[in-house]
Amino acid sequence: MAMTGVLRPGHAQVRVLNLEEAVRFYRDVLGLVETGRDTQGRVYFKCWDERDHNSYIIREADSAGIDFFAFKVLDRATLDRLEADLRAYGLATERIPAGELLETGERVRFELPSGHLIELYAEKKAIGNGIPTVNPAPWHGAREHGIAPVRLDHALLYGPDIAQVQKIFTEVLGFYLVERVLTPDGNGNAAIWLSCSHKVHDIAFAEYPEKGKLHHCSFMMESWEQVLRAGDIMSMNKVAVDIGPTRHGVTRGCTIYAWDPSGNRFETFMGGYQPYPDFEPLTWTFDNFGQGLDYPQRKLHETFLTVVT
Ligand code: M3P
Ligand code: FE
Repeated sequence: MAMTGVLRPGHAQVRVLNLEEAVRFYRDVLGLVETGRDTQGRVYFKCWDERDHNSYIIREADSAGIDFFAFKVLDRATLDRLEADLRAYGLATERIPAGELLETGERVRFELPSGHLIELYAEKKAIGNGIPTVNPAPWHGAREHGIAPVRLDHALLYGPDIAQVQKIFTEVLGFYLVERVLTPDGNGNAAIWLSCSHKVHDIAFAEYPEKGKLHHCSFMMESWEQVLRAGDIMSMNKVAVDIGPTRHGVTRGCTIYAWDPSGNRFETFMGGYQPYPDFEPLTWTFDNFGQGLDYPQRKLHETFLTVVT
């Protein structure tokens, strides 16, 4: 099999200020499918075309932001091997027992130098996407409810020491660098886009003094038309929109950035090209950061650099 190791983004757990307001937003405006609630009061969602039980979990807290971001790995042997590799590299790891998150197997958790908690897991209950696996229709009713992205695509996280973060993802977890924005002096990276797959990014980081910050979780739309429809639905529901609809120069992705009712930014995203691990990374100089963010407007929106949760 060509794709082994870390397969894909699996779940994000995000803090919200008012749980029921957030449930209404994520279920009825973003159009995620609610799949469960646990004894801690957390609410679980998945995108309509995802087959595993959950990909986005919210919990009520006094501050918005991200608790952890997780990747699904091929199997249990891969999980054991990656945990050993992380430890050999010098990182502490922790095992979270199976079932601590609904329908999710044992997780290996570690903290990045950027202050983010990353998890790996091999098992999550497959509940399907509502379409049979024999003679499937291309979509069903859930695709029409709200914005209705097809899957959790990636996250952009802000924190210190992304040079070390890049080493961990590329030297231990098998990711490769797809794009980067240089610092103003050109000697380091201000932001990096990393892939474990054929996608333009599965996770990205930007250098930031404060640890553990969330810039956005991103949800994959099927077409540019669906991104525009997402913009219509945002406006119909008076959602606070940050940037877009537009196209990033970085990744060539078509995008809207907007905020949930607690101030967590999210992205509805589609497109990009299809890199393989032999891809020569693309580099943007800092003076072209604006094109990287918003290619048509060539504008480095102030909020991109300063508003995080
Ligand atoms: C993305 C994304 C830049 C931002 C690019 C963002 C260069 O590619 O997916 O959010 O500022
Ligand atoms: Fe993004």
